[in-house]
Amino acid sequence: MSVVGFDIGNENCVIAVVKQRGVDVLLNDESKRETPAVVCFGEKQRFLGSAGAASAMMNPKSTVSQVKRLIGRKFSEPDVQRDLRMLPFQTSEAPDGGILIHLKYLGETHTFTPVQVTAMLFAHLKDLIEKNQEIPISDCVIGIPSYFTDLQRRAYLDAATVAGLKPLRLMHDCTATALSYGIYKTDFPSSGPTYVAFVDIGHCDTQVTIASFEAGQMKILSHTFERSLGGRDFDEVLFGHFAAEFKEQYRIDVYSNVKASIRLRAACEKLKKVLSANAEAPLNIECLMDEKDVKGFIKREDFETLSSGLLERIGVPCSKALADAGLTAEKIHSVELVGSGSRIPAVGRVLTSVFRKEPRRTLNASECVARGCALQCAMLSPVFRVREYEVQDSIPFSIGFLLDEAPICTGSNGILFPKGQPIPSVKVLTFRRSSSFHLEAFYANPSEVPAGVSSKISCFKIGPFQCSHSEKARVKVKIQLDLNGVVFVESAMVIEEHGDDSSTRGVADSMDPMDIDCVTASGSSEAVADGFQESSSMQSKSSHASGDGKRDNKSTRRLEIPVTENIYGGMTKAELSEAQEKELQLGQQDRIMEQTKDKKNALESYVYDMRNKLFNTYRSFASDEEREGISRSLQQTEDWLYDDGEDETENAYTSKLEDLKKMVDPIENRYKDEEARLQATRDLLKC
Ligand code: ATP
Ligand code: K
Ligand code: MG
Repeated sequence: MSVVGFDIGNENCVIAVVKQRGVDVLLNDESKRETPAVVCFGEKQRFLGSAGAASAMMNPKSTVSQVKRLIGRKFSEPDVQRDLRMLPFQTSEAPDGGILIHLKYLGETHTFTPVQVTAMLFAHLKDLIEKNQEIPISDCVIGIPSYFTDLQRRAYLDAATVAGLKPLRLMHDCTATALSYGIYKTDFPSSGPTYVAFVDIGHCDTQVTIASFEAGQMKILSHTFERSLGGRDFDEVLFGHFAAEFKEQYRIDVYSNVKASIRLRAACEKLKKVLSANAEAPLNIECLMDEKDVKGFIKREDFETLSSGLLERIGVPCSKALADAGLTAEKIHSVELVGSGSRIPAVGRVLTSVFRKEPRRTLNASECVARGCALQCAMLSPVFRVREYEVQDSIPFSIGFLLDEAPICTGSNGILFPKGQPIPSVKVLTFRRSSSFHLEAFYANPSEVPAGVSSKISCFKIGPFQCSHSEKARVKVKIQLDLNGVVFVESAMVIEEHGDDSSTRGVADSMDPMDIDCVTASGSSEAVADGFQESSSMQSKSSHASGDGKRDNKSTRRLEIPVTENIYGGMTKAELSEAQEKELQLGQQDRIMEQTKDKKNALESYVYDMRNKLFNTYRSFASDEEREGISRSLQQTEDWLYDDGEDETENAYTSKLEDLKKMVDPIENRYKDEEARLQATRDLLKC
């Protein structure tokens, strides 16, 4: 069984696999360590990853990229609208407010959701691993940005499931990076925690995390982010600059031409990379549009001036991460810079001014997320034994709950899971109710979530349940903020007590509807899994006058009651299995096309190979008549391959090959018999 970590970035995906001697990054079918996050729908099959990126230019409208920007989001979000304007494929608003992608495939229009497209990427990566390892895989850990909402987290889990994977956890990108940094390090001072800042600048986003390290453990102190600030924004600055320049100089408007835009954008990205290593760089594109060749040139300082606004914005989440962690820059031991977008030299200067020290690049900038995820997967999987290492992550959003539309107030600040709450965590609430009721999860502080995110998360109906007497029942509800950072009602039960003191109950009843008994627990997944955690040392209990001391004389019965969940914008079970079915079909179609290509190639090479052998190796084993007959058939097959047989079914190629073999086999056998006879003679002579 393989243990795998995935980094599905906006531009690049990385696969890390745990081996006995450490973590390896897997090469894709182009022998690259990074696989483009691209799905292209060809005429007869999909092209995924590198193959997708290779066919993107020929087929821009049927090529889906940057799906990380779209998954689990609303079509109407301004941010989404801005992204969609830059993406060449067609989209529309789904009935639930989500996004639908429309494209031509197999001669008709198909519609896919971002979850389905993400699933295609997962399936491709899974395929790459299975081809490489020659064993099926399912267990994995997947990197996600810390700013992902509950719905986006669920969407990633759904996509992985559609692809046939079993995610053991979603892990915040920077937490994975911090794990790959901390687990091998043994030189942390014992005098106290070491604070490290991780800054990840990718294609579309910037994430900052401050972690505290001690021997054998690591704790996340803060996660901050800028969801729309990454390498692509720097490309866009160059794009805007040259689009304006070319309009003036060549009288062409690249904005009006999809292909020209794509080509100029790609050229600007290249230019940006050249500027990371050189003080100046030229830009040349032949026949950009209207049959005009264009030429440009830029100095690194001018690029930095153009992007000064972006550079300034990188400092914002950095300062905020310090503030949220309650630390000053002096307290930070080191700043680790990762993500390929961070290779722009000016980024280092911004970080130096915020953290008062130069950032370091001790980690592999493009692989650390996948490597950390693979390590976490090994830690969670029973297959591997990893050294004891505690990872304590937290969630960057406050999540509150409503009871029948009124906020439930618990804890010191009144929020059930405040920002910085460790994941996983469990809260047990006790309610006195006479009939079914609703609990609703919501983001308690809109300023913490990215702009445009709806505060409504999900709704849970608790019940129906039977009340044995006329009194209200005591209902215990267990709410989980799980290892993935997803919140849900895990279970609910009616607690029936017999021989209860009725006067005590009277007191409790009068506190309704806010009579809430809350127990908190957090820690590793194993610890949380075993029950209500009432004996946990990490619990904090705000008890009520509901007769705690009298439980001894009572007989208690617990009756599980149904919980019905409604995830706003989420997939139903039926939709999930429909998507799985569809992905299987699409995969099947790709495989058929791949096999067809293989069979066609096999037939082609057989023709060349036999023609050659017929007049050389096999010459003396065939009569003139046989040779002529076979030769004619080989020629006919070759002609067919270039004509009617150019685009045939797998069966057509196989049966042609069979026909040829029937003619050639007798001759081949004669040759083999003779070879065997000669070999036997040689052996005989040797002894
Ligand atoms: P995200 O983390 O935003 O989802 P990702 O993980 O796919 O995206 P990365 O692979 O970390 O992103 O970074 C891709 C970005 O890095 C691209 O914008 C690319 O242009 C940029 N990049 C790569 N090499 C360089 C370089 N030498 N100089 C500047 N930028 C670079
Ligand atoms: K990546
Ligand atoms: Mg990334």
